Amino acid sequence: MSKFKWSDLIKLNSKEEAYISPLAVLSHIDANAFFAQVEEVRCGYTKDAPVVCVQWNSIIAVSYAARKYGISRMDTIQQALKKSDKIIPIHTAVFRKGEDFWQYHDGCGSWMEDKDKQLPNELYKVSLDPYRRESRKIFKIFTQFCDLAEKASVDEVFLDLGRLCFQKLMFSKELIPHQKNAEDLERIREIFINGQYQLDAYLPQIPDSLRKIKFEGDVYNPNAIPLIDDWDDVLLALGSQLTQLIREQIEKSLGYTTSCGVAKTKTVCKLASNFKKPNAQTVILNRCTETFLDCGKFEITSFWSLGGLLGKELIDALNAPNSGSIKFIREKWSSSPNDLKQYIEVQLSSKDANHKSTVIERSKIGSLAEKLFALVRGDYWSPLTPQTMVKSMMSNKNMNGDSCKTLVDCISWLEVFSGELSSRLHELEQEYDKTVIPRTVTVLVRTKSGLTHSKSGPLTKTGSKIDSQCLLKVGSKLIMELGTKFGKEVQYYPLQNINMSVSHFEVFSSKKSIVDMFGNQAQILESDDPATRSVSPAIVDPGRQPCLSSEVKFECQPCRLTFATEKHLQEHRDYHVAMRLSENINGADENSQNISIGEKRLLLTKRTPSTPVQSHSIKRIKTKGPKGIKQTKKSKPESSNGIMKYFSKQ
Ligand code: DCP
Ligand code: CA
Repeated sequence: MSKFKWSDLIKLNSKEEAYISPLAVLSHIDANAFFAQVEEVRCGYTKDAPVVCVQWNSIIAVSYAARKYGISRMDTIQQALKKSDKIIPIHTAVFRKGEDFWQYHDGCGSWMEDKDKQLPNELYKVSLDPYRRESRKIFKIFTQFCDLAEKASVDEVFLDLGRLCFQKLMFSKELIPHQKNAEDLERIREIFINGQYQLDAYLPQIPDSLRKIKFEGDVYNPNAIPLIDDWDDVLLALGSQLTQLIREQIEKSLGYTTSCGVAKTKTVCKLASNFKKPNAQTVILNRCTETFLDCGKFEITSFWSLGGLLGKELIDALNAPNSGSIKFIREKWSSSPNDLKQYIEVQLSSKDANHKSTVIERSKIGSLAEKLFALVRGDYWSPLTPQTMVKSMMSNKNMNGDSCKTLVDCISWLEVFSGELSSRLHELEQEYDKTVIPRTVTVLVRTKSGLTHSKSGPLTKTGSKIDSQCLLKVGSKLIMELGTKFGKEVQYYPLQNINMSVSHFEVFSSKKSIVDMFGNQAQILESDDPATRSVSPAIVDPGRQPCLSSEVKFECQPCRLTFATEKHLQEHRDYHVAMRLSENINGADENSQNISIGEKRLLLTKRTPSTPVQSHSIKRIKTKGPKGIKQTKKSKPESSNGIMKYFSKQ
């Protein structure tokens, strides 16, 4: 008989309960040297190319090929180049002051001798957009496979494989690859399908045929125990097959290698994915969990939530050794979390008596002790949290020297922020398939003297798309107001920092029609007439009943139509509003009667769209380091002069 019950198995089918089942199968997948891989793939290098991703002088990601030269994130790019001149530094994409789009300048960076190729911090702002985009592509693959995924960071995810493993176990035609399922397995499936089981009853022993099931990746098994003993092992094996598939799909379609941990809890998965890198997966059997935690690589400070001061204080309070702390705590407090709680309480009260301050909250010692008791056994269950939409976004720039010493400088940087925020908003919309309109814009400045001032204002745009110009318009007004109010302070300019944020998102369904937005004041026709079918949706002017009599009283200024009654004129005006909304969605042209001269100037001046451009080459070719400036943007939009003109007219 198995040590697991039918209920443990059935729980895997519930997104809410699977993680607390002793048969849970979770995984943590982490992209290797993520930013460096994004650059390697973008520039067409192979995995052997020692690419490092650079931001100003700092190295922010080191490919595994570059790690062989002893290079780490702690090195500056100049120090790294001294360790090896073979490394290939690639700077992140950047916005240029006064431009609302980012681009790559391959072959440029602080390490270049040529001054013109150094990307000075005063003129540029780093864009992490390319990494966020790639992150979203990876995450999409996870969510295509798996019904419960938690994005843990830009390049990490937790997956709950419960449903997939259960379905594979109960319904897959070939549970053991290339082998028809054996009768012993089919008998167990029949019990399940016919409902001939009690939830509280123990599962039967695993059928012999399942003892041959293969794990994908490396099973941590230092004592060479038999890999398959009970249902938990079978399910973890199935989980390892699934994560292998998912990871292969990521590599095949996007070119990125990942490391993965498969285990029953999130904390063990996370430690396991970090265990072997790059391009590996480590499976931790339930029977090997404690051995794994005691392998010498981990202390209680390795657990995600105990990484900082809290973990150190716990080691101190529990008189645990700095090395072997997990085993020590597990063995010393072997029966219940209560003993652990009492011990911590006694220790802390002596600290209190000596007026020593600690970060451990006195009211939370009970829950902390329970958590620690479970963590050191690899038994700490925590649920996966599916992604929720962000509530605000910020674009920020720490200023160097004189890079922001006038209002014009401020507006040039706001142009950058507006470009970044509008493209991030559009990406958010694509991700959720929604229209997102932020209602508040905030601008914050830190002055030369270190004081911060901020101002918020409403974004009253009614259209369906936020573009950089409408954010810039609000942001510029706010920065001018801040300048008027505080600019006379002796130590205002040069500013040390400016940032702009958008918040209070209104979220609409993307499939909004004019009727949704405008009630029934506009009628929408699905016209059969080819002449009107080209404009979709067609809007009929309900008030358009031109007045034929001589007593004309009501005239619409923009289109010079006259109406007999005020009601008809009002209906006609409603039609203009509907058309404006439509044009906001579908685009207006120069002849539009629905937008003002100012709006025409703003919307219809020949500005290239501010969509960031990047090289899409992911061809695997061996190339040397990028030489010279590689402009990936095809055409250059106007700089901030355009918007300054607009503001001087307001
Ligand atoms: N990152 C950063 N600055 C840091 C840490 C990380 O800019 N101090 C960015 C660059 C990394 C990415 O986040 O590529 C993911 O961080 P990881 O800690 O996962 O590190 P890597 O993916 O680079 O390496 P590893 O293979 O060890 O996971
Ligand atoms: Ca990583």
